[in-house]
Amino acid sequence: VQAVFRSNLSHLLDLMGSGKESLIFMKKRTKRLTAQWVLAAQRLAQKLGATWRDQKQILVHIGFLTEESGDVFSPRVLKGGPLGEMVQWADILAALYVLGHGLRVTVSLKELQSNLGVPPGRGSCPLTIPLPFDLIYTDYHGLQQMKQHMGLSFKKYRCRIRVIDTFGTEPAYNHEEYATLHGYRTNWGYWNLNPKQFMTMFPHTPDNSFMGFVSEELNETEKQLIKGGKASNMAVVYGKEASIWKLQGKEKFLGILNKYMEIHGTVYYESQRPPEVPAFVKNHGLLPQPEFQQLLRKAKLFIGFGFPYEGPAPLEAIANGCIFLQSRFSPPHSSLNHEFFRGKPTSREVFSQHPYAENFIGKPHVWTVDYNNSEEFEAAIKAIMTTQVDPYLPYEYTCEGMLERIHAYIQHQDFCTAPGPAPQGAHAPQSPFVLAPNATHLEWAQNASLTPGAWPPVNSLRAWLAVPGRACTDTCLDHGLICEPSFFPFLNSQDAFLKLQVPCDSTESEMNHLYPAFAQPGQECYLQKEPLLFSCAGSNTKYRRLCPCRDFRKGQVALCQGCL
Ligand code: U2F
Repeated sequence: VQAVFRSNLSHLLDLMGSGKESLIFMKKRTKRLTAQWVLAAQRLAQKLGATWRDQKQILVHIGFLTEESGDVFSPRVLKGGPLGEMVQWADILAALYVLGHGLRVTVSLKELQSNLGVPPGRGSCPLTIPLPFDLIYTDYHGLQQMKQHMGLSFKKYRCRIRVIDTFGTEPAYNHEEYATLHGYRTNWGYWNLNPKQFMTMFPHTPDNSFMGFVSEELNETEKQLIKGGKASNMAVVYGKEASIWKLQGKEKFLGILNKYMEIHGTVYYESQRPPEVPAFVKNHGLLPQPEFQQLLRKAKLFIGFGFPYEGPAPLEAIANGCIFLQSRFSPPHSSLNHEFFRGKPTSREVFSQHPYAENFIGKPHVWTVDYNNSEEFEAAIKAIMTTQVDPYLPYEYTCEGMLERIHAYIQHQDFCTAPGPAPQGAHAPQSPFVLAPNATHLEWAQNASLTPGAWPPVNSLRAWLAVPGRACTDTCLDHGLICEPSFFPFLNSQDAFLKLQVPCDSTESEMNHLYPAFAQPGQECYLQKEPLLFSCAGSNTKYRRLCPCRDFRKGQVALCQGCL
């Protein structure tokens, strides 16, 4: 069946259920964004023209909202607790619905069981029952519940599952045996899924798929209005919980900021003002989302204190014409040195509060400075007050961008069909260590024809040999490209090393998330034995990694030029 774009979201609001504060928050958001979704669908429909889109039957099981997992978020919605996850789930539901797919939504174990056809109260069902869904979107909590209650069906159908996973899961943590043997075991990893089945909030981990969320987009008139109405001396502090004001050394930089600007906050408080918030701060208390946006429209500066990490609010601030000022982390924060990331299945190093804002948006919208350096901080404040910026929202965070991306995933990502053997390309002399685009284009194009329907299409592959100690994630970025793990099989052969003119004295095949790689002393080439361990992340000074990179669309890093 062909999927048809939907323009009326009232049935979705019914599907979302009611009662919990979290669901109320999500439904309000969906209602408010309806016009934007509908307009975006019209634009995407025009862009896709006559492209056939399969209608899928989709189950969305939001595990963290179930009582069975403790539902710690719902009671905190009105108290300054995290809202980022709810923003994202609301937008995922809206996108799937607007794209025209068949949708079921569950937020309890009972509903999950009845939708899966598992008799409630019987615990797990030992037999495989046919799954009435092509796709299941869930989170780590939901995954655990499905494993417990689906019996053998879980194994059979796990390739249909997509796991919404804010901070991402790196391959080394995902592979059970490898994680256990090499110290990558955490509370969350070891599911042996294809790493692309994990979907993140920001495009920070190319081993996973980037799901994202949306921020409201302004039209030209609104943009002009906002630009005219800015108070150049008004700052809003990022964070709704009083705990962020406990940051050490904040007196110094807050004192400086207070010399130049009027400081506003949206910190939740019960009956009296939170003691952590200084008296010179004008605290509005936690605001409903639309009022928070209004505040951002007037402000010149949105300032982060270092926490929360990687949330939606800085994108909203920038979209409403604010400049986002944040602290650089040196040394970077990660699961090795910071409580918040500890136990998360990633070793990614976070160099600032919001790496996406820093790396994908940057100046003039985003300023990343050392808050311990008073001069640098003060100079930034002064410069920001006189810098004019337009409201800006990257395409991938618009409704159209999110629809486009999810559409592409749904139509092209297939983790159920086993991939064919990696093609063996012809030998051809190449410039040392680089598959230059011109010289190799033909070759990869031939390969592409050997794997019809491969996605992303293989002709977007550009291979690079990393310098010692550099991860593929960074190596690709160094060349203006993005690491594409699904291309690893094309590089995992002696032949690929040959083409790159890497002089292998010997070749070995082992399980190691850094392979394929070349170890210089000894001139040894290593191939990857376990496809689940292909990983863009990870480095070791011993190795020069062989990296599969690809191009990407401007403002839509998840998709290559030929990906739609
Ligand atoms: C992030 O979660 P947070 O909820 O702390 O993320 P924020 O960036 O603060 O934004 C969440 C939403 O809260 C809204 C705002 C954002 O869309 O419009 N809001 C509001 O409604 N009223 C206000 O007064 C202020 C903001 C992240 F998303 C999570 O994944 C992480 O777990 C968490 C911790 O790092 O940070």
